[in-house]
Amino acid sequence: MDPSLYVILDRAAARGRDLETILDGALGGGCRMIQLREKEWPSGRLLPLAERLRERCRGAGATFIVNDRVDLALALAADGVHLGQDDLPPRAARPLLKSGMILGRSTHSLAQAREARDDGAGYIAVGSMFPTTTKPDFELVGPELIQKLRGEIRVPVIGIGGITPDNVAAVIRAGADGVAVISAVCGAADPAAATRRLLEAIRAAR
Ligand code: TZP
Ligand code: MG
Repeated sequence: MDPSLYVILDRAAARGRDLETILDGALGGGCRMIQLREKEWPSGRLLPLAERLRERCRGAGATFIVNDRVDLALALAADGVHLGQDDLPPRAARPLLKSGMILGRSTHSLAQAREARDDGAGYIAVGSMFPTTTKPDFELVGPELIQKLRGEIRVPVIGIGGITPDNVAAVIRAGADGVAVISAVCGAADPAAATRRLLEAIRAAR
């Protein structure tokens, strides 16, 4: 798993554009960690698209994670599942997963980060770094929270929320192992170029 740049594919953020094309841009631009995030479609409707996305990730050697849905992650033989604070807690989800599957967890405080680590999360996402229109109920914690938890949290830490090539350096310099983005790639006119710009800014900040 290379969490440097974690591109989250979200149909709503893509505003009608094809997720497979956006994925090809992200992979072509050098991203090697992908998540499928779908808040509206039921799993039966999502499955064929999810299978195609998983196949493309496999072909590129990229990690493929499913947001929210443990059953879909299992049905797809995805590399892992990402669970928010309102989803199954890791201690309930872990026994359901195949061995080796990655369990990621959203966190918004030091206490939540500690809990995720203690429950065996493979990485934690920390957000929101900056204001974002993608998640209307976002909680603004800023890069300061990454700085605060970095000393004691050893699992990979991924900043999320409102990240662009222009502000990503602050997240990396706070100690993040990587960043997750939705609109910066799904909403970009050229997803491959947007991915390359983000990766260049991440490398420059390290
Ligand atoms: N969790 C915290 S902020 C956020 C999520 C899913 C939204 C990230 O989207 P964007 O478009 O990169 O701000
Ligand atoms: Mg969730």
